[in-house]
Amino acid sequence: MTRAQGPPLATPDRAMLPGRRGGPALDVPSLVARARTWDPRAVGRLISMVENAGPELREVAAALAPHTGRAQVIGLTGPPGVGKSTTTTALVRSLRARDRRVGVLAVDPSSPFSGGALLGDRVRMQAHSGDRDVYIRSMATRGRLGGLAPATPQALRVLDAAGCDIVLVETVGGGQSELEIASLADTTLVLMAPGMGDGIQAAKAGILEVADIFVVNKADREGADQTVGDLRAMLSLGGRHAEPGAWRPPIIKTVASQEGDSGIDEVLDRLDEHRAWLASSGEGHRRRTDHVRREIEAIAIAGLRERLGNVHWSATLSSLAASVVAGETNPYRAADDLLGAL
Ligand SMILES: Nc1nc2c(ncn2[C@@H]2O[C@H](COP(=O)(O)OP(=O)(O)OP(=O)(O)O)[C@@H](O)[C@H]2O)c(=O)[nH]1
Ligand SMILES: [Mg+2]
Repeated sequence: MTRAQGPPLATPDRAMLPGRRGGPALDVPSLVARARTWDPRAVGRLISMVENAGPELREVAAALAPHTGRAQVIGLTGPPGVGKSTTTTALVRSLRARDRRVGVLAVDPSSPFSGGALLGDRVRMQAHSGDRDVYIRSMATRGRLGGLAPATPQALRVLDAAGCDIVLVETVGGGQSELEIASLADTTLVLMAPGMGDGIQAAKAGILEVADIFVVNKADREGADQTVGDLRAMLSLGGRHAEPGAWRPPIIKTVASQEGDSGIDEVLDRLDEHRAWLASSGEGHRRRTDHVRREIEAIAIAGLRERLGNVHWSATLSSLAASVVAGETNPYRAADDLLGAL
């Protein structure tokens, strides 16, 4: 299901981080304190705690809260095979060159990071300069369609509190998380590639609407300019981006897979611009508030479900169901009664 990436940052799957030589386990405040000094084992442990939704979840969330809100969260989405992982790798490289501390959440258990170029790169970087300022982690997806795991916002907060300047979240191609990413990220990158008939398909998937920046990757292939043209034409048709004062999503051509990748630095420049625009327009605050609203709602609904499942409520529910079957009341009235009793 879940795994941490890479030997230097690997996190054993136990509830607590033991002290050296199996000494006393660390409590949540100590783990958070360690994570804030960028101790990768503490970061990994905290992410496991929120992912497992164990008894420490609430304590972890409370301990992280004062230390969050600084990291820029970037979502990468797009059709399968378009180059999201490769582009993430290239972005990490360039971000490190700009001396930013980077976190990567790959919402895709089959992500090729473990054997891919990024890890080799990171190991090299460490060998040369002791660079440990990249943390990579795979998150499990939710269900067959691959929606984002409910723990993803908390995992982001762990990386935020740990001092990441930027966190890249790669979604699994073609899944439900493709659109969900926009309800998590400050800035959403939508990747396309030449010759995928993207324009039309993307419009159907609503992917055009969530894009803050378009990346036409594999620009070394024939048809890249055609894809850029298609996107421009789609954007000119209106929608959210055409409103006054709205951000106009730039379209950037990249080649992510080659040594000395091209276009990646421009993507970073545009990300900086978008971050500045989010701040100056107030949209950044509005987005974050909106995202947290949804998060609270989801937690509340999950809590409600859980309560409905406990013995007491289960009995109430059964007796209400019996009343409906007996024709003494109706399901709407019964639901009101149930909610009222909560
Ligand atoms: N020619 C070319 N190939 C590329 C480029 N970027 C990525 N690729 C190749 O495209 C293939 C898919 O790349 P990935 O990065 O795994 O794509 P992805 O979007 O993460 O794929 P999923 O996670 O499976 O949706 C790989 O073989 C890459 O080497 C590029 O700019 N040009
Ligand atoms: Mg991928």
